[in-house]
Amino acid sequence: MTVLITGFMPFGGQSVNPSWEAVSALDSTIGNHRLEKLLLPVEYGEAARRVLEKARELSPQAILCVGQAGGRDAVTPEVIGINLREASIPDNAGAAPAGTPIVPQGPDGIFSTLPVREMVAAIRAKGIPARLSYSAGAYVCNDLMYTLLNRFRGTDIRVGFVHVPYIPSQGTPSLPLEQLTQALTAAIEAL
Ligand code: PCA
Repeated sequence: MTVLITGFMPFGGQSVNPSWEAVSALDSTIGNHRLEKLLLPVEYGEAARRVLEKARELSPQAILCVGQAGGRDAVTPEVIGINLREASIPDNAGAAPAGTPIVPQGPDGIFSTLPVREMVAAIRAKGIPARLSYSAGAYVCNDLMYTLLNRFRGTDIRVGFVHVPYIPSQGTPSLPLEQLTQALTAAIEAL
């Protein structure tokens, strides 16, 4: 199957984003899956718009988005996206929404349609720390996850999000880039 996998540009004063570092290092074929990689801006609305545009072109069977979660010490598949924009810092286009919905009248929350528990088990089986996360926050990552889940609700296109920790050059806690890439490989094998 074709898997569209995305990572983000740096934000918040960082010079790298481990999500894109790890995604760009992935093999373009994993098991039976052909990967298509896409780098996204850290901008409310725009990140999702670019994924939807790419999805129209590729018709992927699954979309796996990856983002940085500084402060986490494990790779964390997200269980749910919520219908909320609440920026702790402005995004890379200067937007700082405060308590607005992503989709007016949309459901409050939408569960990931990727096999998150199997993904955690597959990552742990490689000796890499992983656990479920029950909040993707209310910044651009959640915006992307929720928008895609809402758009593909009721279709065969499966959507999910994985947050990764810092890599060592960014501070602690961190995991080596190689482990992030191995973790994403394991997650894709579990799809
Ligand atoms: N992490 C941010 C947005 C981009 C990224 O890599 C987040 O968790 O919302």
